[in-house]
Amino acid sequence: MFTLYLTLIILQQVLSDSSNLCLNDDETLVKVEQYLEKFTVYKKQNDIGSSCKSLEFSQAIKRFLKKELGLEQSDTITDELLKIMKEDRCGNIESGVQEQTQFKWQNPLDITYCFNYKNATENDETMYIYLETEAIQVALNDWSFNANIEFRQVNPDWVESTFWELQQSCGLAFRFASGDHSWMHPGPSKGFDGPGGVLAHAFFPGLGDVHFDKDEDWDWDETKNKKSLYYVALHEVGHSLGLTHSADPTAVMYPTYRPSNAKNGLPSDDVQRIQALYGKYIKIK
Ligand SMILES: [Ca+2]
Ligand SMILES: [Zn+2]
Ligand SMILES: [Zn+2]
Repeated sequence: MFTLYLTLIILQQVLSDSSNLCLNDDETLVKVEQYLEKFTVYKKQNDIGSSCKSLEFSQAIKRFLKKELGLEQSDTITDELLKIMKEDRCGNIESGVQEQTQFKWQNPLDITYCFNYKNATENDETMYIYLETEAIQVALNDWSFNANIEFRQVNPDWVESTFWELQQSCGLAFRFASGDHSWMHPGPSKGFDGPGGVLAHAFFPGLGDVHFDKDEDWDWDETKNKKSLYYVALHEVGHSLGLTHSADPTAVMYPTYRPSNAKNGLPSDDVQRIQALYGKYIKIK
């Protein structure tokens, strides 16, 4: 807790009034602004003189720290924020919207999913088949054991189908993509960023697709220098089911990559939120 109140010495706030945020470290200001632009609804504003950012910037930081990261509210840049900015994370941005009925599957006892092995190159195809079928299916089960939902695997014709035909035949399409892959998106999209940084992103119900960054070194679960496909799938499927990010740092739906959050199954924050959408597990065999 103590460190929450520390600001880095280099970031000493040199000037602060009620409107603008000014630091004596331009480079950090630029980095934070780029991060906010990438992961929140914040749009770059005109700078106020040198080393100062607008009121919108400090308001965006305030909202981001509290609502998205669950940190102490502050309208300045804290070392906690700088630390979290270095963590790998999900590419979905702070939406500002809560779960609503339209962000939910209308047929939750028959949500379909499919894998696209064709994304894998010949050499690593076997690895992807293993990873996808094992890790992703366990992640799907973790959600379906905790709420009144069921998944069913389908096998669409990936080669012949158009984007929208695929959407008709498969709810959650799991795919690997490298860099720009806008052809997998119905509208404008941000591509992936090579190793590290953004690991994956997902669409809300209606589309439901999950894209993993193919440039990461994946393994079933967290190992040295490898990313846990299971954990990332668990997080992304949360979005596919209608959940936004959680500010609870122990939740699977926390925006940054924290595989230890799922070491004892789905944490209570996520269970409560998924049950609020779909109800408790009441399937009858
Ligand atoms: Ca990446
Ligand atoms: Zn996410
Ligand atoms: Zn994508």
